[in-house]
Amino acid sequence: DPADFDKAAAGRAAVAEVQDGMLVGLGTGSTATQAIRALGARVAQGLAVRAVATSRASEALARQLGIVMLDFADVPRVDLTIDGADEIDDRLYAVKGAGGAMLREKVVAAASDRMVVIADGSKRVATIGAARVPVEILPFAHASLMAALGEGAVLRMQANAPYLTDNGNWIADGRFDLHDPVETAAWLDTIPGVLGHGLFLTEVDGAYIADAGVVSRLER
Ligand code: DER
Repeated sequence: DPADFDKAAAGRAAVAEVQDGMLVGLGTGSTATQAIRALGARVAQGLAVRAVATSRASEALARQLGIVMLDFADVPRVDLTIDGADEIDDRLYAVKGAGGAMLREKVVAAASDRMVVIADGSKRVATIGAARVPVEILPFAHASLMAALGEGAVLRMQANAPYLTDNGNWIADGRFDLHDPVETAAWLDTIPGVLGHGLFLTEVDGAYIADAGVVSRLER
């Protein structure tokens, strides 16, 4: 993937913020993977940190790289979380969830003193809205929720069965008019059976966006 170079550059830029003694939140996806690899390299050189992961996949990779992992269920606060995004705009509004981890990602981000997004240039948009918004739904309520989410919503499938999140739920990839993303997020949060969604409107404190090797830093 030609964007890998930029993903790695963005990952390194965010990992440069990590200091000895920190408790770090590890995101999910191909860009977050680059950050986990960069953190693993610094740990191999003696950086003393502990981490929590936003997915089983990220946890397994981090452990494999020698990063000391804690169970997030036992962790009240995280110092810095580093995670990717599907879209991010200059308001630091982000759409996340293409990797299916947005529920745990939002929970960890909300428990973090600081959360930074890392991305290659293709994720940077003028305003969020083109990408589908992943919505984590309770399988028990599948039919009624698909109706509530509107005709643009599509049940995410994997190997001819509904995609299963790490939480054992399903995902509806929604298509919503995001002229007022705050209103859309508030609406989604009121629907019983909607357990999470990919609109991150308050969680992102900063972003490192690498485009053709040049890393831009955005701050809220
Ligand atoms: O699923 C997620 O939330 C990921 O962070 C996603 O938004 C970005 O994944 P990528 O880095 O592989 O594009």
